[in-house]
Amino acid sequence: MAKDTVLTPKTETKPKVEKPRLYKIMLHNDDYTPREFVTIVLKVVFRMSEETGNRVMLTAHRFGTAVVVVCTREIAETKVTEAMDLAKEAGMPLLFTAEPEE
Ligand code: TYC
Repeated sequence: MAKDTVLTPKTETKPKVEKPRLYKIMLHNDDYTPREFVTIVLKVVFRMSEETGNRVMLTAHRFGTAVVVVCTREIAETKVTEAMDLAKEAGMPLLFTAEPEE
């Protein structure tokens, strides 16, 4: 290496791995869907126990909405579609939505 070569330190390259944005799946209350049906959907689609499903269902029943789970957008879309398909098949107005977390 020549004597007068100037060595400049490499600028550090930080890996840019963006955290995936997370989505909340919301359960909405309505006046028609039977409580038992809501709990069944929560058990089947979201793999909740009877106890947890009941608790989430009652939260929506009392307060209007309940957070079901926080997950990536892809999973949220799949789960909302699965849950809504079950509701539609049964002729229930039950509503699940997904919204980005702040
Ligand atoms: N409010 C409904 C009833 O009294 C039960 C229900 C609970 C419906 C939660 C939707 O997200 C819901 N039959």
